[in-house]
Amino acid sequence: QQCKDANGFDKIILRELRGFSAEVYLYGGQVMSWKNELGEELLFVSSKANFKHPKSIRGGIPICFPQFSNLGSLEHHGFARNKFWTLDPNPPPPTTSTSRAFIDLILKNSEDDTKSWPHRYEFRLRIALGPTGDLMLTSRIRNTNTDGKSFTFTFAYHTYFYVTDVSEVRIEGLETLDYLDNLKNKERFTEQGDAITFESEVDKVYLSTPTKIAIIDHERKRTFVLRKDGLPDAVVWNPWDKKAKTISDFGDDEYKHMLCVQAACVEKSITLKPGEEWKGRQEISAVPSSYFSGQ
Ligand code: TA6
Repeated sequence: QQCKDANGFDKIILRELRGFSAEVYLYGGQVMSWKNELGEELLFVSSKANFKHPKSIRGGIPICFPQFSNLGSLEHHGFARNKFWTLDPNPPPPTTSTSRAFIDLILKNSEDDTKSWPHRYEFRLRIALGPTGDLMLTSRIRNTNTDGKSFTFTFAYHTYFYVTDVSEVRIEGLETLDYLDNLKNKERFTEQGDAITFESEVDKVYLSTPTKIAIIDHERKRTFVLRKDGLPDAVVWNPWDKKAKTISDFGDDEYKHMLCVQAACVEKSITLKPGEEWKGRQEISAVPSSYFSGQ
């Protein structure tokens, strides 16, 4: 179902039989809503989010491409989140029967980005809702350069999970790993101790992580399970109170209700020769904590 939001942005609503749903904007190719069968929102979107081209929208799942953060000369997190994507009217059929509710969005090089990133590419983003409400994002990026040139990029699914109270949230699957700390000049450290909990600002890139990460919201008795493929790293971000006040499109107290955990490829960039394709996938599910039998 395709319709317009209150700001005139085109969005597509995906629904699966048991009542899970997702809303995807053509602007940014961004998932903006993911609801369970009770109609509860599982993603965070700021009440101060800007819905104005060319600004990015604070919340949901922005796509960071072709640059994560400020790792290169492009704008922060690259340009894909600030572009209007198109809906493929005839997408290739899914390879499994588990993803009947799906769409493919396409982004291709345009005149205005050739100055800063002089490459031809085709980015196909498949967004699918599985039979138990799992939200699956699969990116296929192809180098379509005709001048023989390779290109290099970094990438993230900048997922804003909605949590009841971040100080009661625990992440499992990242303990003992090495990470780059964005709050300490991207220096490399090793995570100590047990599961990861939150009591201050965090901005870390965990390196070469397991493919499964659990985000446990104790208050809500809900566990988000993030599975990933082709994306070795995982970024964890919460601005906490002081930084929150410096972000104009973010409410002062909203940090309590969000946690970004992102399947990403940050430390080692990806290089594609002409004709080559890269695939990176993130799948998230939300289950009652009592059903989650752990790591
Ligand atoms: O993913 C973490 C991060 O790179 C942080 O450093 C923080 O700035 C955040 O993303 C938000 O970036 P944005 O450009 O959306 O304000």
